[in-house]
Amino acid sequence: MRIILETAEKIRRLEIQGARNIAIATIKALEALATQTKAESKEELLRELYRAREILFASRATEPLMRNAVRRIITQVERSSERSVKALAEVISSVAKLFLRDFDYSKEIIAEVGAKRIKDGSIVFTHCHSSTVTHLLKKAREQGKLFEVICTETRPLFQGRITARELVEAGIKTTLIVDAAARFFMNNADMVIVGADAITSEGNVVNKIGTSAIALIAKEARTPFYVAAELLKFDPATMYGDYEKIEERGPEEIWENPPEGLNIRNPAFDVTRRDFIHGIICEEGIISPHSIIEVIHRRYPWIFSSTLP
Ligand code: RUB
Repeated sequence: MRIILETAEKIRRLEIQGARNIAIATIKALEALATQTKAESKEELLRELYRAREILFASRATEPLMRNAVRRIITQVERSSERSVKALAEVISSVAKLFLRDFDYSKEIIAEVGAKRIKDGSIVFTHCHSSTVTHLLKKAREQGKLFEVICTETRPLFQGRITARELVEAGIKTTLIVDAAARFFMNNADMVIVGADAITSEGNVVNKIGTSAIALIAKEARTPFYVAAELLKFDPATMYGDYEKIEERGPEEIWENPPEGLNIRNPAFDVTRRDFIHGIICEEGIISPHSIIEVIHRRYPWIFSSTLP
């Protein structure tokens, strides 16, 4: 269980950040747990997996991609006719490999499709650090396109600096701005592309705090606002009435030594309504947020049957 505890701690501390990286780390941790386990029966192994699920789910609240992957892996073990722990470890390993392969596939398609929307000479606005978005931008650059990126620093933890560094290293002209300057620079931008942590059944998107304000500003400036995200970020629980839980982080991230009595709030994410989203760039192409349920039903029907707990 040590690998699970260590991974969860890295995720909690944002040493591993971004929905995709979190899901990948989680899947690898489960695979490692299955090979290292001392469990002697299927029941014992399942008990360990349930405990791992609890620990991983608690590491960050707004991560359905991670939850979908963990649930899928556990369901496959529960349903397997295998009884030996060794054979079940192989089941986990093969589901894990499929997931990782699908993630890579989705990332490539999203980059291919999204890069087509980036025109020479254009300015792309982004927020926070999304590995999906940076991959897309790098792909467009590899294709020889010359464009610029404006990225926000992303308070309080400055993930925008990760984006800025990656893009500069990829030879993309990049300008870093404070979050509050988003409106000041929006008129210069030709499009916004952000990532997502969660997609709800209504086609709304949950992403880093500040995303919904950027979407609002983009709408006012008539700048197309795209979300680049794989469909597995869909949270099936939202279909059955739950709201996506928004993670609230500690006040020390905002101010280490605040005056006594001061109230500090630090939500990590916010919800951007579908009416503000031009399109979701995903492994099925560019889709309207309105069609999300239909597309997910077609591509990942299993997602609806594994919503517990
Ligand atoms: C990261 C964030 C990213 C999404 C998508 O927030 O909001 O836009 O997770 O990332 P945090 P990816 O830094 O708090 O995890 O495209 O890599 O899945």
